[in-house]
Amino acid sequence: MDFELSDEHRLFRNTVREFAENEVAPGAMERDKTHEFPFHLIEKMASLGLMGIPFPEEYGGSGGDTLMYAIAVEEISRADGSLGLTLAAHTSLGCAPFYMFGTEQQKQKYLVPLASGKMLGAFGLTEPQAGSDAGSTKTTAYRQNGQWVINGSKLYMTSGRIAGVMVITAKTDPEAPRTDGITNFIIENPTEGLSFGKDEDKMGLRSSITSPVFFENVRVPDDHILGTPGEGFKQFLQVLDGGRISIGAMAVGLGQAAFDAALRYSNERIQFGRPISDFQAIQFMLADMAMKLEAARLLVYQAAWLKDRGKPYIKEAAMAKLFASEVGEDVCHKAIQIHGGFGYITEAQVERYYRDVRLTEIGEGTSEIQRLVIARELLREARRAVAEV
Ligand code: COS
Repeated sequence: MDFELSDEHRLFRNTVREFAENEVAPGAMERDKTHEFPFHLIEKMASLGLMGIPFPEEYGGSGGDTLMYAIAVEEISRADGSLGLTLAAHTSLGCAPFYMFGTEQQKQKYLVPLASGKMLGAFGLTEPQAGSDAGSTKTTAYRQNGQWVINGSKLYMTSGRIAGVMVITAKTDPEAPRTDGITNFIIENPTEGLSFGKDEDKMGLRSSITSPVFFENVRVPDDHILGTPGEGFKQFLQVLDGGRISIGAMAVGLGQAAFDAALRYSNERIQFGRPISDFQAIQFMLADMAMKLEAARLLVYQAAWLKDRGKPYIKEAAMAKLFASEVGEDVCHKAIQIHGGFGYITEAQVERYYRDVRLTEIGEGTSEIQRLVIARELLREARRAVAEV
């Protein structure tokens, strides 16, 4: 699907694909088994300018756009979903909050090393009592002797333990109703009072690091507030809007990997005296898989395109994430079916894609939350149209 990509985007895709096929894919199966985090690949990605694709060069980035970033996440995920997630979480959740809400000083201090890949970033929103209901944050911050004192915990933080800095939400006004009175804080790692629980043993994405984070009287100065105090909830919803595009891209990459494997296998596997790709049952599955992947990729590209042009994209990002993650799951499911018994064996790799892609229906907002966001935007648009008549 090249017709809508500029030469620059196509060239970029080829470069990332070559890197992913030659350097990322070969160790992916082994890392899935050992849970080993590929620090050496982060270094290589930094040298290729992949750790801050959509940020300006003056802030350590590559001066690319969201479409390039989506292409990179897709290609890396096609080779290794874990590394795709690490890249997505670092860029959309680790770097973007600084770019979107940081002061010039905060950008220089944090975004420059993050976007140039000298350190990883992380984002802390989810808590034991605050998942889909992200506004019910229980982590608190209060002022004492000119500093903020933070107490609480976060769950399932991607790369937190190995990140140099993280942005987290805390309730700064306990009297404020629901989603009000939440503020974003910058926490450097290490910091006194900051600690991490055991890495989670996950179903998939096993060489990305996910762990709980604890704050016990963590003290930070005023200049560690990111953005407007009390506006943290709306800020992180904006951060998530962008992040959802990359989770969609990740699902497309994993689905594509599963499809490629299934197509190849269907030509090699002989049953009843001929390749199974001769049978319509297999052909129909392949046709559906290819069609849905193309549609999912176009939705991801569309959302990226809108974001790059400064147009509204909340609904389109949610659609891209929702559709691509469900397509990704369906395609990986069918890829295992086409492989038959071999598909259930780790050597075939498709079972890894299947385990990895499952997260895309949950992370950065479940499918149910995406449907909610889409419906709300549709109704808002409809009301606006009526009001304008
Ligand atoms: N961007 C900016 N502001 C937004 C927004 C967005 N995408 N979506 C909502 N808001 C604003 C609303 O306009 C509202 O502002 P006012 O108080 O000025 O009216 C405010 O945020 C609160 O919105 P709302 O009352 O709709 O909040 P809800 O608690 O009902 O939650 C959902 C809304 C469910 C959409 C939100 O909690 C959500 O996205 N949850 C999923 C979180 C998630 O993805 N977690 C995974 C994290 S992985 S790091």
